Amino acid sequence: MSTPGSTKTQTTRFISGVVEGFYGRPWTMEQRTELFKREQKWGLNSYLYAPKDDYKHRMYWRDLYSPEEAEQLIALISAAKQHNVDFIYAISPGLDITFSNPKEVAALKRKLDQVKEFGCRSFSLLFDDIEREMCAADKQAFSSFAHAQVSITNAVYQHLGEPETFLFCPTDYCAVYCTPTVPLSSYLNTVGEGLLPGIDILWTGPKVVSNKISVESIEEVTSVLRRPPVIWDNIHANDYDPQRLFLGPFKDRPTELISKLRGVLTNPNCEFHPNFVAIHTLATWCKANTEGGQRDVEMGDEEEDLFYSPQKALTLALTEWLQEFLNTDQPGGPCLKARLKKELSDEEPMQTDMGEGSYVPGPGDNPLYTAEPLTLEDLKLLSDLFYLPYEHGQTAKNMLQELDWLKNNSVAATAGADQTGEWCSRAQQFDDMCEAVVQMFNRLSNAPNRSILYDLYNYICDIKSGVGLARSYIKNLGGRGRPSAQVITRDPEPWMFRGGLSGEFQRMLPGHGNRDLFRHPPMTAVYTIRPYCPDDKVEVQKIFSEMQGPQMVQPPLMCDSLSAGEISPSPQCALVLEDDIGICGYALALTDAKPAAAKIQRAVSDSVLKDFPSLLTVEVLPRVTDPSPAERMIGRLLSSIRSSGSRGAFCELRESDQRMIHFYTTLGSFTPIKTSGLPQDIIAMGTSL
Ligand code: GDL
Repeated sequence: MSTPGSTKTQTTRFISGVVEGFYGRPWTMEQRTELFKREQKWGLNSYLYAPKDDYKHRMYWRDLYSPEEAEQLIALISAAKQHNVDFIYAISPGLDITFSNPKEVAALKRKLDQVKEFGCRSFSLLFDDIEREMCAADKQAFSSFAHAQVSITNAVYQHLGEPETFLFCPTDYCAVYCTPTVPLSSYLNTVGEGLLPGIDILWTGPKVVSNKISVESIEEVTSVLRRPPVIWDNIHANDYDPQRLFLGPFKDRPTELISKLRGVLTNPNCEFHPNFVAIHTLATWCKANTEGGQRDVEMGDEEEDLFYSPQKALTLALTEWLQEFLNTDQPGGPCLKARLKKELSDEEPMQTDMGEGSYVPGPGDNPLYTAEPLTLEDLKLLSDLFYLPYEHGQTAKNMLQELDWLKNNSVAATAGADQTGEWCSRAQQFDDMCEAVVQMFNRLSNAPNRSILYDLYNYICDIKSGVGLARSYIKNLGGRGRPSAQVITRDPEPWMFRGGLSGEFQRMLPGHGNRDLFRHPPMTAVYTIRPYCPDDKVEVQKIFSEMQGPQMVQPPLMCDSLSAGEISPSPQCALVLEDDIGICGYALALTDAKPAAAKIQRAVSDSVLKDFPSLLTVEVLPRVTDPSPAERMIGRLLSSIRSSGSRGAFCELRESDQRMIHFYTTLGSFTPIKTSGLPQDIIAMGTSL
């Protein structure tokens, strides 16, 4: 019998494969059997059965399987065996088990005994995603939650005869869940010390969904757990967001980890078919052998892994996946192959495939609808659009970057002038990229394998719509939009305001949901807005000159004298913005703009000053990536100006200052003022109060 402290034999094989551990609809028995075939073909050896929403795995964990269910599980376990895959049966009793009640321990043993009778030899107890607070009875019996889990796990492990494979999932299964740190976590130390050495421990890495898993982080947790962990990898899991799917390669886990881990199991997308890439690339990664393997000599980048290239692994996976798409899964259905254009039509003559009595169009009739076959390029694009949780694929990055540039460099919002040549050519390239997405969608929708298509369908429809909206928006900016493509109409169709109620919530929160995550560093700064005081003058001047650059830009703006401290702002009309470093922005106003105009001898027409008597200026340093503090300063300033009795306020901007033009434009209330007497390259924007 093993005792805490002794180590597991070194001869055990590296556990590799899949954990069906996500929330939502579990896979079918057929899909699981298909999975075992693939695992065998690709050299993976394990499958952890842990579907969160299967009744008898978690919520009704005590209930034994019915004869019908038993028959299915027996068949599944034997299919795994046939394909040399270790079937690990997991149970999650943590929602409501009373650890100290012997009846509960007996119920758990009884359930696992039943599964053992089905032919299963490998087991797992999972305590993830449960309440950490123990019930009164358990508090009396155990000194901590960790002690309760250790006690029941060791008991069950021994009851089952110390199986070769027995996995335990802790409640603190990643570094962010450990308090105060991994090495100092009393929970993890108790688990590491107390669990018998033959029991392996699951770990998701630094986070639940870990961006990277470093060797150092694994060495750290290994020493606390007193054994190397088995990674439960959520990199491809998508159960937390119904709009996301992950078709990028297994990535950012150095192959040096292989010798430092007990195994890796990927918990992938809920949809079965799209996991081809996740599982195939994991298999490629597992084959990278840092000891005796071939270095990937083509890879020069020092940052890159010498034994595994995610890009190459992805191409390998997509090439094989393409074949699956082209195989029909519709026995007896219409022969779609015969309708595919080009290559395929040469191989299989139309007559044989269409069968007797099929419709053949006459000379003047409509030709039959035919589809281009799907290409590897299409699948690469698809994977780029649905890449990884912390990274878009290259094409997606390009599209976002181009859209951003086109938005920020459009002249239409300010001057009503034509777009520049560069803008038009970049708009055309953007349009071509959007068209490629539509074409990919069309070819995918015609792919003979309908099961794969149906798993992807909602996602590709969603991206096609999203891309379509961006495309119409750019067309409108370029003055080429059709009325039907108008992005903003008075009575928009529901697909113009996507995302339902959840979308509304996201749009109301700072960061507008997902996309900004990829464009800005996370916004953790705390900002304070306070009234300006004379002591702030030097700091404000500093910000002003920093934003101007080394030389004073000519001709000056009316507000320059305000920012430079040459004219004092009106009472209640000056604010500064502070973060933890210091003053990082300001907003100043003159309720009467005339002194500022006189200072630089700017002739402002009386009609403009009648509608917009006040002048304002706002500036923030580039480290303030969040636009909301500046928005709030403007809001406060405008309300002070309004209470002074003014009817309107304006600002002057340089045409080259796209950042500020964009800022005022997106505020919504400011619009360009048509006024003569402004030097070239300076525009005015105003708002009525
Ligand atoms: C989790 C859950 C898992 C879920 C995943 C992604 C573990 C150990 N548990 O925390 O069931 O699929 O997040 O949402 O990862």
